[in-house]
Parts: sequence; C-alpha cells; structure tokens
Amino acid sequence: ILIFTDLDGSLLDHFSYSFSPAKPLLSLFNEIGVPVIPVTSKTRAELAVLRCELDNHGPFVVENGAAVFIPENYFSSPPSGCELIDGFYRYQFSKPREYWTGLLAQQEAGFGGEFETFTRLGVEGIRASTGLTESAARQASQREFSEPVLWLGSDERKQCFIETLRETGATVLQGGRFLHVTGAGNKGKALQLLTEQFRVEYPDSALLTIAAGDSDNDVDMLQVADCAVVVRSPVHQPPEVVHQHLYLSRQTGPQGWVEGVNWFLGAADRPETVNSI
Ligand code: 2M8
Ligand code: MG
Ligand code: MG
Repeated sequence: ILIFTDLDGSLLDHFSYSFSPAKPLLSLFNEIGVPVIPVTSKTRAELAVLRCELDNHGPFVVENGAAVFIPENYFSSPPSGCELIDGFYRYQFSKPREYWTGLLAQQEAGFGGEFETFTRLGVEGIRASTGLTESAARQASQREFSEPVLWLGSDERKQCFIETLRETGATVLQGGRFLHVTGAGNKGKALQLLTEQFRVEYPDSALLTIAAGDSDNDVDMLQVADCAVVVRSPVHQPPEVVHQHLYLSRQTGPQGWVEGVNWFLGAADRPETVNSI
C-alpha cells in the first residue's frame, strides 16, 4: 500500500493546520512500513519542517506536482531523469518560479487590481491571508516552481483569467485559498512517477495506491490512484471526481482523512459512515 496525500485541508486542518487526529494512524503506518507521501501545494522549505513534525522520511511532492523529491538512499538505484540536490533526487516537471511571475506580470494590463501574487503579498500578506505563523509564511514564500495568486475579482473574471493564463501555456490549479500558476506537472503525474519507482523497487508486490485530497488541485491525483478519498472541506464544495473506488468523508480535515483511509483499509468502525458521490 502507498498513501499519497494532500496536506492543507486534508491531513492538516484547513484553519489550524493541525494533524493531531491522524497521529495514531500515522504512527501505525510508520511502524508497519506503509509510506505516506505528501503531495502538496507547499514548498520544499515548508516540507523540511513539516516532515520532521510528521515523522515522515520518504519521498514528497511540492508546489502542486511541480517537483518530486526522493531521499538519496530511499531506493536502491537512482530514479531516471532526476538531479541530486541537497541529499534528494529531484524530478522537476515545471519551469522555475521566475518564468511564472514573469507571465503574471504580463497579466497586469488586462487584470490589474483583480489579483495579488505571493511575491507582492510578501511574508506579512501571506501570513494575513493564510493564518500561518510568520516563520511558516516565510517558508511558504520560498517558492521554486510556481506562484500562488489571490483572486480579488468576480468568479466570472476569474474564469477568464484562468483561460488567458492557460492559453500562454501555464497550468492553473485551484487550491483551498489560492490559484497556483505553474508548469507541466500536476499531482497525478507526480503520483504516477513515484508509483513507478516503487514498482521497479518491489517488482513482486501488488501495489495499491490510495490518494486523499480536498480540492480541485487534487483531482488529477485522485483520478489516477486505485482508491480516492475526498476529504470534506469546511469551506468549499468537494471537487468533482469520477472514480470507481471513491469515498467522500463525512468529517472534515484530519478526522475525515482518517475516516476515508480507514474505509479503504477495511477498518471503518461504523458502517453508517459509508458515503459516495
Ligand atoms: C497555499 O496552498 C493552499 C493549498 O490548498 C491553498 O491554495 O490554499 C500555498 O501557498 C502553501 O505554500 C501554503 O502553505 C498554504 C497555506 O494555507 O497555502
Ligand atoms: Mg488541500
Ligand atoms: Mg494542497
């Protein structure tokens, strides 16, 4: 079993960023050797801190699938197409952040005043719009492959903005709070790349992939996993996912995460928690 998970709004509470309700299940997975792989909008700097807190030491995916990081000695042979950086093999799907901030600067002409970028928000602006602590906001600001955008205008104009950016070759993904402007990668491609590495490493194991996420930017990942856990959000509608093995949690955030993962592991304790969309 491989578990691929979104962080914000899924394993971490949307408001408090706590994962306390999931601690017992995470410890169990650590003990029995089930990898829990973060696949997130967050940066490498944020993951460096969070992985320690989560006692998580395996591969991880940053900035919405823009890059995959695999600890140097995690697999017996180095994955192809990767570069060794700071003790990790890095597979990069996207161009660097500067490319996307440049593209966004060009949108000022048509959409001036309707959006803010992380660059312009700065650490204080990021703190204010996310509720992160100052140090966590600073880590969130250290982006390498993408630029989050805070949309200020109407929903209709937002669609127009997204389409305009897509025409220029950007990938635009909706997270819990921000639009993420990045390159060719997405969370689904990242899941497939990592699953392939595990298959090469363990050719005789039948690998089952479970993915968990709460937002539109998780759909690509939910769709390519064998089992999809949609974690209910306290602030927005569940994303639309078409999947044969789908579970929509009743509870939100980490409680919903535990509920959904347990459902697929056959450990759901109350049959009435069954749900589907
Ligand atoms: C941003 O990501 C979330 C993910 O859904 C969002 O779009 O709301 C990112 O900037 C991430 O780096 C940051 O930690 C998070 C905080 O809420 O917001
Ligand atoms: Mg999320
Ligand atoms: Mg996320």
